[in-house]
Amino acid sequence: MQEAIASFDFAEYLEKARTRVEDALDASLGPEKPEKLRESMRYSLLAGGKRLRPILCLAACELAGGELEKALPTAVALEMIHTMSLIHDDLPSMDNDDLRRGRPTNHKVYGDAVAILAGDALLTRAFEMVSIRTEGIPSERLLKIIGELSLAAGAPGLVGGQVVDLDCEGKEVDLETLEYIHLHKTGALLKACVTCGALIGGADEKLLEALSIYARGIGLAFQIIDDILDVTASSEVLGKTAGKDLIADKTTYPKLLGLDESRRRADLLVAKAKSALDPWPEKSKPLLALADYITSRDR
Ligand code: GRG
Repeated sequence: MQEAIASFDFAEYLEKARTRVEDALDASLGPEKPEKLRESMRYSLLAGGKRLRPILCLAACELAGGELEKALPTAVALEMIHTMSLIHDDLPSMDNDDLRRGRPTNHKVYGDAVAILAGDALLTRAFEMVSIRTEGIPSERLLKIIGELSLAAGAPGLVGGQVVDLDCEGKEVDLETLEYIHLHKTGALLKACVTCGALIGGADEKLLEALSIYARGIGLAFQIIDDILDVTASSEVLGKTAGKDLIADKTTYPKLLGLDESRRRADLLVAKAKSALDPWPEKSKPLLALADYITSRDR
């Protein structure tokens, strides 16, 4: 075991973890009826994506000493919640996006009503995955996980962050508000990923506390990098001025702090996140590498 960790190869780890997650996602949807609901759910759940959330869950389970197999239904549940939030976020009444992961958004293919309902079905299926499709975990722990998922998805998490974000559309917001939005829209679910994975693995309070610090750091860094990529990618494609116009109605870290300071802040946040895991130098290698991946990614 020690040797395997010493020769840790992140690219290999990521590929293996992604394959496991993709297989589990594919198997998670049964013969739902009616067919158009099933198709709409599958369309978004199996549309690719980095699968960062389920992989964080599996890595945290491993760090806590748990078996990956037991964490898979929870990892799938986290990706289902993420996917449903993207489907709803893309709707005309929210961000009104036509494309997601390079394909037409769910409502563009299936219509608004089915897209909303596919999101609802994925959200409820997520709770089914944890409560009745997880084996070998004591029910008190599953109850805690269900609690974490509820907090992350609901008003104290994604939904609350989304409402504040929608309220701020077209307005200049300060750094504090921007941070509030990201801690809720993005950070809450990332925190649930590591907490739930660790709970499956039987983590103690010390590890849960460290993972909570880790998740806050990578959550904010993730969003800063997203904002930086928005500027740099759109500038590359459209030319600098057009790229800035594209995100003109949205306050971003580069707008408030500039590109260099935003990058510096993301690096600092990741360094802080990683140092929270200092007491577990070997077993935390996947999570440390995932934190670096967040700042070095290009999509
Ligand atoms: C959860 C009940 C419930 C409702 C949803 C619409 C909504 C409420 C919230 C919006 C949340 C949202 C869209 C947050 C943005 C999160 C984010 C950073 C998405 C991009 O994540 P990546 O880069 O995407 O991991 P991929 O495509 O790789 O999965």
